[in-house]
Amino acid sequence: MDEKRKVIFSGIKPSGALTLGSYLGALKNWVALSDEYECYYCIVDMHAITVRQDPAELRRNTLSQLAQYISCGLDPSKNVVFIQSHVPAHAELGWVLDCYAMFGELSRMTQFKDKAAKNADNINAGLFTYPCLMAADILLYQTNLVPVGEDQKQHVELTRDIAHRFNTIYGDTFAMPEPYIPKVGARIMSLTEPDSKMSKSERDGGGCVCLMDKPDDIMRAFKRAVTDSETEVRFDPANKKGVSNLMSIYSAATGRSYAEIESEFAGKGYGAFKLAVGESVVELLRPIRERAEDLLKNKDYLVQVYRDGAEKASRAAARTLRKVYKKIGFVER
Ligand code: ATP
Ligand code: LTN
Repeated sequence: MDEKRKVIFSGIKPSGALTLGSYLGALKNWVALSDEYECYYCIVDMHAITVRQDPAELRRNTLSQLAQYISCGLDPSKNVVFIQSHVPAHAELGWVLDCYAMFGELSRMTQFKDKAAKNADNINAGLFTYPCLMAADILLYQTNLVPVGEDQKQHVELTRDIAHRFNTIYGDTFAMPEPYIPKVGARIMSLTEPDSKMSKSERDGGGCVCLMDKPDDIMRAFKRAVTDSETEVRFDPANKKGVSNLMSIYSAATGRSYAEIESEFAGKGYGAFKLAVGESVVELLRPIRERAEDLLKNKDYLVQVYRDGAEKASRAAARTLRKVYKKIGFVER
């Protein structure tokens, strides 16, 4: 008999346009791992509303994100691709896990502290308990591996702590998930402010490149990328943040090592380097954008994908939720 395949779960919020950071930090690995594992890839719309969203835009971003998942190479016939709010078990297990996570633990989460500082007028309870819903996402599917960027490592570690706590009280219930973080591209920084992470929410600063951006916009963003007052293309993240970030992007886009990149641009200066990085990203993203644009013309297909995904995910999630409810003493329906 075949050994049961290991399970992968990951998700991205439809809180804006997908960025090059999310692609290199997460999505690229989702695609690479999808042949080997049983994969659940989610659009986590319930997480997105922890920060205020415009309803029409949220709906548009969700569908567009689904198209981009597929255009990045996720085959919906091999992977379960679905929308979080379509599977109520996420909210149900999320509530249970709220009761097994500690106030102190949640208070230490870096993402909470960052988002609370940026949204001082809306520090809602959902923003605070966000990691419990993320733990529910992961634990519902008996997940072994969670491919994410580096910023999510702390949340996956908290998920492990919650799972361990629950398993200790009630006996083995949840598989213990591990984060899976890429060696290159785990933390892509803003092109204009290389001290902060490239993210959807800072689009206006010009430091962000999105998967659906047109070649001209991508080239403009790379031409304006912040470097330093030297001229040498050298990987030194402590002292040359901007250049090192561009090298990470170029390395992830072309597969070249840092040493190869350093010799490729020895004596050539930053102008040629920035153009080459921009062109490599244009070529990387071109087929993704074109395919997504085509898919977005076929709404019926996308509806069929997310309905089918929700059905499969619901089946798997129900098994874990039933087990949890029984263990904690809820009367069976
Ligand atoms: P927001 O700005 O709304 O918080 P975001 O741009 O940070 O969103 P997420 O939806 O939080 O994107 O992240 C999706 C996935 O991509 C996560 O696994 C995250 O770790 C990864 N990721 C996001 N930004 C980057 C980045 N700059 N570098 C590497 N990985 C990233
Ligand atoms: N918290 C993540 C998004 C997210 C996620 C998940 C990632 C929600 N649920 C489950 C991996 C697994 C973020 O802010 N990027």
